Amino acid sequence: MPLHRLRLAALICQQFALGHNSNLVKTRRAARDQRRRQRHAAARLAQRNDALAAKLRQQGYLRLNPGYSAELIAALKEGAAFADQPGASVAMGGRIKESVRYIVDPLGKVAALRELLTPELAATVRAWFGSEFRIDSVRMWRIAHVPPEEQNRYHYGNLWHVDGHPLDTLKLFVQISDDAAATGSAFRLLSRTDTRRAFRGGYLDPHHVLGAARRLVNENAVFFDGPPGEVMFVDTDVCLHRAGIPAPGQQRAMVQLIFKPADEAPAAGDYFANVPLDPNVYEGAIA
Ligand SMILES: O=C(O)CCC(=O)C(=O)O
Repeated sequence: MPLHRLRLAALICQQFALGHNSNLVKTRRAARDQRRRQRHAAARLAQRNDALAAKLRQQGYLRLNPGYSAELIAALKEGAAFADQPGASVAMGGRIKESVRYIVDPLGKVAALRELLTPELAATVRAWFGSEFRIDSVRMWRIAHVPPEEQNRYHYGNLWHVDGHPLDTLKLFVQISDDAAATGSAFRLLSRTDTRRAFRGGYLDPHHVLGAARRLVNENAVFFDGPPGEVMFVDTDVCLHRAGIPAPGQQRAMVQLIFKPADEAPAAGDYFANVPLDPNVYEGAIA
């Protein structure tokens, strides 16, 4: 091969090697910077979620707007229609059966439910438990009006109560009805501190809320009456709470995710992969 061709080939090889090496250096630097950015972002997220979990622990509830898209909210509203579809749902009222209807297997019917657990919400759940977690059940239901003479009787959590779940249970309520405030149907609760006060000051049971406890539920209730897409974590075992009763002809729907602690994250990070059917939702059950 003539000498000038050999030189040219050597030059090309050298440039290729140098270029390759300098790209390699750049790639390594970019990867290191990216890892550093991710570490900082994770630390910031952990700090923020520790603070949110601390607030949730202290208040017993935490109201947030996770920024769900309009499409997601529309899909949830559409999905809620299953609650009035015979065969897709069951009537579970305490005295008036049709006053509340739960969707059977909501995850199987409303795919959009799988989008509710944003990374930020998941991080808050993790921070609250101090461990990994799993979704124990997903619930979707609607409540309806009950006549005034029935309103002091139990139909669907319409009387002030705390839940009897094991204490390692956390619920996320997702608002999907437009007008919870206007129709009187908003879910409401007392903070953890006010619940303690109510128990010391006249709360005997859902049918007997006397003296200071009555004042607390009338004056200090926190209403979950924001727009669709708003969420509220509630430790329903330590906060007195109840459903509002929709005005005549109105209904209010809700989605709920129930969390439990777990030893490890689910395979492929898919928290919805193995959620069992809710054993409490069946024909003949009471909400
Ligand atoms: O607002 C409701 O429908 C009642 C919910 C409730 O009492 C609960 O999930 O424990």
